[in-house]
Amino acid sequence: MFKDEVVIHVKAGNGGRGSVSFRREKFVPRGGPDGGDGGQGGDVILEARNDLDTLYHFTHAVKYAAEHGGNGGGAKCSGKNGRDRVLFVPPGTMVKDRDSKLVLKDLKHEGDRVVVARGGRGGRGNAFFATPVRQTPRRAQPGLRGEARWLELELRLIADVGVVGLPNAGKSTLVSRLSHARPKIADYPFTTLHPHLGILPGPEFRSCVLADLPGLIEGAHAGHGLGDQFLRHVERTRLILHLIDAAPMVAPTPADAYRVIRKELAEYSEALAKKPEMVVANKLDVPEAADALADLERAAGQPVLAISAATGKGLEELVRAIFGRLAELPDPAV
Ligand SMILES: Nc1nc2c(ncn2[C@@H]2O[C@H](COP(=O)(O)OP(=O)(O)OP(=O)(O)O)[C@@H](O)[C@H]2O)c(=O)[nH]1
Ligand SMILES: [Mg+2]
Repeated sequence: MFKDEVVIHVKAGNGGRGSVSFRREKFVPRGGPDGGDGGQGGDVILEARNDLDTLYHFTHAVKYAAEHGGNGGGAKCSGKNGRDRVLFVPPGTMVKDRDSKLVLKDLKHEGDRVVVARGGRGGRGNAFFATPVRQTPRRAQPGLRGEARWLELELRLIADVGVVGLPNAGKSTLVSRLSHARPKIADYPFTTLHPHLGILPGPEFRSCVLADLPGLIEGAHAGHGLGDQFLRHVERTRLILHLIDAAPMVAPTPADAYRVIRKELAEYSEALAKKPEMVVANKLDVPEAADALADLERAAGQPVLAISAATGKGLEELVRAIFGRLAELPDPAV
């Protein structure tokens, strides 16, 4: 299951109460104040981990709390510190304060972390308040409350190449041919309902991450089909691989398919419209497909790579071209 937006509530632990206590021991008359301090409340922390690629695990609960600090005790015993609560998120998770809309942190890489709610400090016990003139203080502090807030988590997957195109273009077939990813493939539109990531091994031990995206259709920006929400996952890719069915059974023609997708990318954002793009024609194993190439190249205004994801023809050249393009492109903004 996939989920790329969630709202959760986090609450750090309260500090423990300081203790009011006096030393009582045989042969020690009037032992002084010995009330210990309360323990510190635990923090709530978010941490990015590579083995996650969805926020789905946050849909089971809304509230996440860290442990409270323990109360102080006699004999200057401090209370136990509350345990931190660490919540794991996939790399690419933006953490926002829901009310102020402030971005607290963009957790991009494995191990990146942010404290989203600080635990309250423990209260001082009465031992702390003893002075030469005030030897039997009867006051101690309560612990401070832990911070609490509502958060919005938004995932933008980190991939190098985003594979976009109309439904049925063969995006999932291509990604499953090139990587270990096994997205569902079928001859009906909108087979893919959410992005899948796959790792494409390249030359000289290099590799890159491909994102197989749901199909886009005309009017996606206005909510048609699956809409264009998932294009947020293309925002951080370095390269768009625009895949086109060169032998469509129904309209539009490959050249029109190209224009439709370009329009949707532009409607989504200028940044997407400007992103480097590679145009790839698929299904060249179908005899009529070759006829469409000239028209498509004219519409795209650039050379088009011809492949068949089904038979594997042209895939070696495609992989070389992908790594060649990536090598020319700047590293993603970190
Ligand atoms: N003949 C032929 N058929 C292909 C080729 N690549 C994919 N297909 C078929 O095209 C259909 C759609 O393939 P998918 O990979 O599911 O297409 P998609 O672009 O991921 O589709 P959505 O997820 O719905 O957007 C399937 O029936 C595939 O078997 C190809 O190179 N040649
Ligand atoms: Mg698909």
